[in-house]
Amino acid sequence: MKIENIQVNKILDSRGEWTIEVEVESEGIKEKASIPSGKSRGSYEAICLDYETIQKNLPYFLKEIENIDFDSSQRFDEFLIERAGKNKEKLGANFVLGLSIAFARIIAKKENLELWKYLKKEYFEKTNTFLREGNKLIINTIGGGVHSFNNLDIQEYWLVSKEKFSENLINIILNTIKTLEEKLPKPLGKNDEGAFCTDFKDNYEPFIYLSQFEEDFELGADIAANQINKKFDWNKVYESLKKLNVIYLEDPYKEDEFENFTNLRFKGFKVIGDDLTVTNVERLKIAIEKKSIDGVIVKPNQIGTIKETFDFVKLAKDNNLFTIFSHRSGETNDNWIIDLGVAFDTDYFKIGVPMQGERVSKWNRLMEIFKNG
Ligand code: 2PG
Ligand code: MG
Repeated sequence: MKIENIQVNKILDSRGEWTIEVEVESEGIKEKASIPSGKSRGSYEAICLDYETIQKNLPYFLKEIENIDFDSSQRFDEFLIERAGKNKEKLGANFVLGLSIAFARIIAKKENLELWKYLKKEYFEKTNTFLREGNKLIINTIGGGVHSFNNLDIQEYWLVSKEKFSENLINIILNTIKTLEEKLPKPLGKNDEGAFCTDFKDNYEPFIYLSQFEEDFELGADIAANQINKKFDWNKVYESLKKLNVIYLEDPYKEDEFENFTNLRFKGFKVIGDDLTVTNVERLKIAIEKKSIDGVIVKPNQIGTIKETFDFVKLAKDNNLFTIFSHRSGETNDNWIIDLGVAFDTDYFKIGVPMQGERVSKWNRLMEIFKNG
């Protein structure tokens, strides 16, 4: 399939900041994809470019692809990977991901398939996973750090569902959030991702509130240590979190501290890489070699194409790591993250709370796929 036209639009994200939407046209079919952005970014994430630069580059890029026939989303992605530069600095990871997803949507439409079904066929031809297995959910209930405006240093306080996704689980989550809202100190605001946000006595107190829900959930946190500049005695912090029965820890140390991640695993935590691994196969190889993690966050916009996202997931799965497909703090109403996560059989989704538009769009898409297949 040849690409006849590409349009890049400037749109707003959920934080009221500018981002882009990419529209691709091929064989008379037009499809779009819009791109979220993170605030607590790892420095190894692929490079994004601003709208103006992308617009300036667009005519040259269009000329280059004018007569190329791409027969699958993988082939197109391979071209993009080659053309975009090592860190996507030539085209911008945001533009590249918009192209990658919009083109996959075009082929899916042509084949009369849902995006997730097309991707599953394209990448996981012979496996038959999601609808039998299902995905668990990680709910960021209380927030701090750079997503918030309170006194908490830890970025996310999680409830991790013991059950797999179902309408019943959504009801449990809705009731849990309501009960939590009634009990938390007031005044109570909401942060970038819709997590509750207020001042607490210390960084540990939110877990006291969350512990009442342990029948249905396990406890976890995204420490987002890369963003914390205060000096902490981290051994003490993790001893205290252990006593509070916290099990999952994302980015408990800064992005190059592989050995510290490893040590924490031996203390019984389930350790997750985000800024550490940035959806990048090379970073993941180091983490695997050093036995630093039990699971990985998967954010396609950290790397730039569906193909590279798949390669990352495959390497993680081949090494028995669990995967968490994740939104970004600055989101759009697009919900392709769900199609990708379902297609690649993710163990967890981290998509915020089900009561804030740009997050709700993901919950509803998951429900739609769950119901209709
Ligand atoms: C994270 C994310 C998403 P951001 O750190 O995991 O919750 O935040 O998108 O700001 O990087
Ligand atoms: Mg994180």
